[in-house]
Amino acid sequence: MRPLFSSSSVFFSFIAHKLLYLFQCRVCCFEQREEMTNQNVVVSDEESAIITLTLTNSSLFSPAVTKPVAIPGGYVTISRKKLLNKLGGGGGEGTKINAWVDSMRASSPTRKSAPALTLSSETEDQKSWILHHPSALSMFVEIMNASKGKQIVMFLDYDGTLSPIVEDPDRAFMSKEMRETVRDVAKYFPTAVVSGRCRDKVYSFIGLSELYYAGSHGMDIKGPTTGHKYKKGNQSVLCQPAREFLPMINEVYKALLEETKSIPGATVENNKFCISVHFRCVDEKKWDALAEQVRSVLKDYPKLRLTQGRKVLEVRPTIKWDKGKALEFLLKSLGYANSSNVFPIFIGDDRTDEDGFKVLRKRGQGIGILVSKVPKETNASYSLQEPSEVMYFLQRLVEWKRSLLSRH
Ligand SMILES: *[C@@H]1O[C@H](CO)[C@@H](O)[C@H](O)[C@H]1NC(C)=O
Ligand SMILES: *[C@@H]1O[C@H](CO)[C@@H](O)[C@H](O)[C@H]1NC(C)=O
Ligand SMILES: *[C@@H]1O[C@H](CO)[C@@H](O)[C@H](O)[C@H]1NC(C)=O
Ligand SMILES: *[C@@H]1O[C@H](CO)[C@@H](O)[C@H](O)[C@H]1NC(C)=O
Ligand SMILES: CC(=O)N[C@H]1CO[C@H](CO)[C@@H](O)[C@@H]1O
Ligand SMILES: [Mg+2]
Repeated sequence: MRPLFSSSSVFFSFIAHKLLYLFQCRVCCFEQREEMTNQNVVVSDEESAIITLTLTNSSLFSPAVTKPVAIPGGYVTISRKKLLNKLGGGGGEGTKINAWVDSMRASSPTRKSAPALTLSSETEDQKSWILHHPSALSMFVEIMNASKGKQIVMFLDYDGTLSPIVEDPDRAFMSKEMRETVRDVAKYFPTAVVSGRCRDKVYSFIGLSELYYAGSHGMDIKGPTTGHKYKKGNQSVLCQPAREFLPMINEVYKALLEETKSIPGATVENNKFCISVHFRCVDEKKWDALAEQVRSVLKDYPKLRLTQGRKVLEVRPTIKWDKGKALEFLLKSLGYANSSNVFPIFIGDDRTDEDGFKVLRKRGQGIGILVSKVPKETNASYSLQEPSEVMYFLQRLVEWKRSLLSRH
């Protein structure tokens, strides 16, 4: 079959480029290490059928290439789940918040304090993780084969997936090339961006009216305003399950702004149905104090809970709604509630994306792809290392679809 061969040569030229980049960048790029998070390596026995293939052709992706110059902090043993439980219970006590701050600290090591982990154990972790979460690029042909005869529906996270993670969340712009790529994807497949951010903010970054937008972790969903292919009548707001929380969220937003203004670098972002308190630009010595301030505001609001992201604490309504629910809602809106003819692809990089991955696992449909350079516990089946690989994957998807259409 033609596609296998031609696509793999494209793939390998991409890898060659990638390798150069890695060698040049690994040494100087501190930011990469900063994003390491404290995950344990998960070892599952699924997908063993495809592992042999991966091994054969993805040795280029293996740890020999990406082995770190300094060690990225190792893997902290505090489980996130425990941590979240602690944080979730209406604020918890100060000591519990401190545990979270400790874990955040441990996950963002500086060069001098980095512990000396042996290289081989790092390598083993990566190898084993890549085995269980192979690159969606190296498995492209197999993934497309699995989608045969089904409607692909694309779900994309924004920060860290379509755009790089940056210091200032207001400047998390996506590249022009990425925008063109997403536009192309939306020509062929229903496409939704599912983000923790406020829907309007995400829209202002992307600016494509042909997409579905699910902001505030899916609590605020709107359909495309142009492009008639997939829409069914009313394209205004589709779903806002937490509407009643709006006044409370605004109140807490103001309180957090007031409370945290004494801490340099702390930013509070109003995402409409949730609030983000960013630690990214705050001196590490002040993290405890900031977390304590957030806790003290939240203790008066038992209907709101705290969750943790990459250097961010998020305040959300306690309703049972997340990116996974948004995914189900959107599939239903598209007419695929109980259909076996749909192949959803969910790509994301953070904890909140796990809800999406989990729904796909439960449905036994489609695939989840985690964007990460380092092993992380995840329910995604595949991995991509960074936004540029996401773009490359999406471009191949578009090429694949075009070549399929041109044959008919
Ligand atoms: C393609 O998918 C079919 C089932 O959908 C499977 O039987 C077959 O082995 C797959 N082929 C490859 C090359 O993965
Ligand atoms: C679209 O939906 C909104 C809110 O659900 C409703 O107010 C409006 O009347 C609907 N418009 C049409 C044309 O159905
Ligand atoms: C989907 O299945 C559920 C339960 O199996 C059922 O309650 C629901 O009505 C079905 N929805 C559609 C649109 O067929
Ligand atoms: C993956 O799913 C299982 C089962 O739902 C869950 O226990 C586990 O915490 C999930 N892992 C992550 C990283 O969310
Ligand atoms: C299993 C598999 O796809 N093997 C391929 C790996 O890459 C080499 C070089 O491109 C191919 O010759 C193999 O067929
Ligand atoms: Mg993200």
